[in-house]
Amino acid sequence: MSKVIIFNPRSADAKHRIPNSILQVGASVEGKYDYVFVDGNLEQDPEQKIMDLLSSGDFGYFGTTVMPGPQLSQAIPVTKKAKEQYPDLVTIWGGYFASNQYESCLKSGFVDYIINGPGDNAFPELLKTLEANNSDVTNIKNLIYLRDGVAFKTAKEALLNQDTLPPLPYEKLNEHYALENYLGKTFLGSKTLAYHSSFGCPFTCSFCAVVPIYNARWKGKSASLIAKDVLELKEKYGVDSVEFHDNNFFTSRKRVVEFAELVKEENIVWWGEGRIDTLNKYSDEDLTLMHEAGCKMIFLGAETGNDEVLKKMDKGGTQTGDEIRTFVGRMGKIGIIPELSFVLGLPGDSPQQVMRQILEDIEFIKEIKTINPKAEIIIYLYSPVPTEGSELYEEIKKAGFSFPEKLEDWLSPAWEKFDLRKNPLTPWLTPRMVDKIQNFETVLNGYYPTATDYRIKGIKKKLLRAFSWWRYTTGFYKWPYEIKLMHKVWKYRQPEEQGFYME
Ligand code: B12
Ligand code: SF4
Repeated sequence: MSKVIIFNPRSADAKHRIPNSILQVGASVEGKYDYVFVDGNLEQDPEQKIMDLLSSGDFGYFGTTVMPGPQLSQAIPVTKKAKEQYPDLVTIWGGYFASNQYESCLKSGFVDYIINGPGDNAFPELLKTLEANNSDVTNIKNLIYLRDGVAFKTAKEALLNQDTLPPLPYEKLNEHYALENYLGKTFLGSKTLAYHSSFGCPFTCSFCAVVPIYNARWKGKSASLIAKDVLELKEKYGVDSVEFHDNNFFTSRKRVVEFAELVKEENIVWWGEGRIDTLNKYSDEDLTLMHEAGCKMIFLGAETGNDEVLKKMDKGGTQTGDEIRTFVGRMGKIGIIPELSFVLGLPGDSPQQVMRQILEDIEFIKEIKTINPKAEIIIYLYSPVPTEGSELYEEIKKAGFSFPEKLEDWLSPAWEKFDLRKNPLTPWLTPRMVDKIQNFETVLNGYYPTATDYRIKGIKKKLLRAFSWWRYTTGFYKWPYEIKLMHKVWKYRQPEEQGFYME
């Protein structure tokens, strides 16, 4: 039987998270196929490592997980070279980039199959079928491949009961890469674990990459299983804090409250991502319990304070500007830090309207900081995702936006920046508008440096605030070079690009 390589391309410059995507893919074939992990984050030269493995002649399958952005810069050249040198090698891509941009991946000629969403059944079934020399994969769910030269999507599988999935092969990863390396010091604790406890999201925001893949479906592990896993890792590796990487950890109030009860006495500090309207329905008792049980910060999609724009974003639920204000105030009293992400630079009827909205959003962010100065702010430039049929996607296509057709075009610095949501490449945003947003962001990060980069404290923080104060209060954000320089010298880490600072 041919062996399998499962590759995680480099995703951050340093201080890497546990690669849950490849761990879960490994779990799906554990005990069925012989496989090795290659983590581009921890390999000096992952391409060489992979070519050495392939030269043994034992490997028939090369699986890669791919997020948009920097991961592509290893995923593309490594897969291409592997396929060129070993044409019989079967190449399989999974992850958000592959599922959303499947056309360009498959048409590259070096990606054979794409796992469209969860791979827990799709991956082992694909291997089983191909190992049996059968090329008919039509009945395997969650797959995309070229059929008669056209991208063909097989049926979507219902989300599985997450408690029945095989456990993650932490020990196997530990044989390749010491697990300790992934459990760094963050502002949450001294050994922080990244854990993923659910798939999908019940909402359909029109700017979100989760929607085309999960289509408003969500399934989570039970609170008891999450607590069991976390406490086992605490016991074995000294884990004292957790980043929950779910798209929407707080979807089920019952599950969250149960989890909080289970870890209340365990000194575990945790962080997760959620929605303001969902969490605003939690009672003060629930939120206080969560805080006492270690919930330190929650990442929330605020997006904008403008109700009309929220509607256009199809946020679903009940979120309004007023609700954001109320909730941020409530969190201030409870003591959990709200980490609010805003999406600026959506299309509008005219350039004036686009600019007006940007200025309004900036003022709204400042108002939020007045209500709760501890609130963290993350600013993204709106980057379209291919949610076919959504009103917003239709509008941006009409405005002249299109994705690259060739896979390798994603490697250009401009598209990499687009992926990092720092350069929109959207025709309605003028350089002046982009400057406005980015200069404000720099000043905001100077006046209110993120608490997640805990090295920025004492004199550094005082200096940053002192230099940024006049700009923040007068609204003069242009040319904030002095703040940029300080950020550069102190290696300020913006959490949205590479995760929380970790050492
Ligand atoms: C952790 C994480 C990161 C980490 C790094 C992760 C790593 N691989 O080392 C950090 C913080 C560095 C990061 C950065 C970015 N990220 Co990120 N990240 C995530 C996050 C929160 C969790 C990923 C994860 O571990 N999932 C758990 C695993 C188990 O699920 P999974 O990946 O979906 O895997 C399953 C299937 O997809 C499939 N599968 C996946 N890969 C493969 C491979 C094979 C071979 C097979 C068979 C199957 C398969 O099977 C798996 C099991 O069922 C996701 C959101 C999410 N909840 O998934 C965003 C997410 C993937 N990131 C995203 C983005 C945009 C980025 C950035 C590009 C920009 C940004 N500002 O966020 C940056 C830059 C990336 C870079 N530097 O390369 C987006 C992608 C959106 C899109 N347009 O496609 C997501 C979806 C967040 C979001 N909702 O916007 N990210
Ligand atoms: S609530 Fe969050 S994860 Fe869910 S669709 Fe909206 S933006 Fe995406």
